Amino acid sequence: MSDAPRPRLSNATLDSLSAAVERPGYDRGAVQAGVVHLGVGAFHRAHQAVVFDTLIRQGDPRWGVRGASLRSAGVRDQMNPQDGLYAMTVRDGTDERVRVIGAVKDVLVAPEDPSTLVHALAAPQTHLVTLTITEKGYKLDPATGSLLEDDAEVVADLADLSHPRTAPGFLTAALSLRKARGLKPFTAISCDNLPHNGERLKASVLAMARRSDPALRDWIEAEGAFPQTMVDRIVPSTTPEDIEAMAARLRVLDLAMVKTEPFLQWVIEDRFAGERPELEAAGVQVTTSVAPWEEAKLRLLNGAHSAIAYLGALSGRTFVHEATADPALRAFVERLWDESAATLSPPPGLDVGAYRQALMARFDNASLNHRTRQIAMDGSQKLPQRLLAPLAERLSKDEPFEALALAIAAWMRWQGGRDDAGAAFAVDDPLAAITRRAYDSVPDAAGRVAALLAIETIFPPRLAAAEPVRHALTQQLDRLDRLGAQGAVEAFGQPD
Ligand code: NAI
Ligand code: CS2
Repeated sequence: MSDAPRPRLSNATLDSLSAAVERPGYDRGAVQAGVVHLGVGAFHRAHQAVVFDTLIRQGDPRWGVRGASLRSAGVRDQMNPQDGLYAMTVRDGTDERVRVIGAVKDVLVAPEDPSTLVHALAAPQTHLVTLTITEKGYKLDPATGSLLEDDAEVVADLADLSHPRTAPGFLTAALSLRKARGLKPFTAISCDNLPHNGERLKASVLAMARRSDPALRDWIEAEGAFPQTMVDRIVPSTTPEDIEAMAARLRVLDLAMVKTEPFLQWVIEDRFAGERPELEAAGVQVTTSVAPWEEAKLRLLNGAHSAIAYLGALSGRTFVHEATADPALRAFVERLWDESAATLSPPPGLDVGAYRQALMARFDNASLNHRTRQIAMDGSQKLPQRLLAPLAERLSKDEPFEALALAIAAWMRWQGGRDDAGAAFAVDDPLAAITRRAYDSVPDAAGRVAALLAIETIFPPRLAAAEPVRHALTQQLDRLDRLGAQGAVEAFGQPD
């Protein structure tokens, strides 16, 4: 076999792809960069970039994307040699469709050259700034949503915005430049699974701006726009096997490909600072009230995902579809949904019963191979909106919350870094050192529950102090310790 580098997907090789692969079909040279996106991970490539690609295909070339990474050069090195092109494979059972997305023009690496990113954000043609930087990328306290003012990068940005490091730092520096140039602010759209994502992003930018220039803060408050959003599409991380399978299909190598499901939903609050695309034409819901959509998605889809991730991974399930194939775990997810669904005020047009059925079918999609450990990541940032919020609501109404307690107790057991078969793993979470210390500080379930509940950045003090919460968590953690996750799920609802 020859060692010559394999040809890559690019503008030059696009025409060589088989006719079965859908291509952009527009003049990429005419595409402008109306969008700057921070965090060009798998999700952006399978969600927002697809919407912008659709809008360009429909004839509006203003909505090309300049991407940026706030951390490493990895995605830039995958995408720039491919002229920003990548394939998205949409898998549903045995059905697979491949579409090459052309909306991304290039990717910048902010730490190498922060000023180029600030200038891209401040460019007159930039109207939208979208973000998928993970929950932890916002540098917020997960329990309260306030800016982590003692985080080293936040401290640096608060002191000096000439070389920003954080997302709110970049947005603030660029908004300052726009104000000085007499431009309108861009619309900043958080597409992460944070609760009240728009409000939280706005508050962090205002906190940065207030420190550097109170007049800038007031201008952003008056003229800026940070719409709330609900984003939904399951996008598992790409594996080397996915890349090889795609190379066989395309006959060129694509290091930036993504895999996903057919479902895509994007609900955006109708709040824009300047020009915006006709998002509705690409299937986006633009509405006055996003909160009910967001709550339903975070508590039902993501809450169940986290429960499946911890219970599934502890009991040795690699993928979500393997976990939902187990009748006991599947029945448990329904009980969890019974508890969480009762805390919702569903938006008009959402049939919660049908939504639950559709979610289970999406989890069952065996062609996605969505790893339980991917979802288990960063639990400290996810627990509050997914599981603790519905728990708090049920507690305040004196309603039972055993299923929520088992899901949270499974997260607690995960903090010990050992699955039910005794295999050790590293907990991937910005607070892993703190949760591990709490977990290791005492050997029994009651002590561990108390030590973990004392972490105020995850658990609101009122919730942590409630005796019924402690009691239920201790009972479920004790069962997990004695019976393992599978046993605890099978014993769910039965007396000890
Ligand atoms: P990914 O791992 O492919 O990409 C993560 C991106 O976030 C990368 O660009 C990375 O550089 C950036 N990032 C990570 N930590 C950061 C930090 N501390 N500061 C700044 N940037 C940071 O993950 P993926 O799949 O793109 O997901 C990203 C986020 O998108 C999720 O955390 C979630 O909030 C949201 N999302 C993901 C969905 C999915 O199914 N993958 C679906 C719905 C929302
Ligand atoms: C998942 C989400 O990784 C996780 O925490 O629960 O990324 C999930 O896949 C998406 O929210 C689906 O829209």
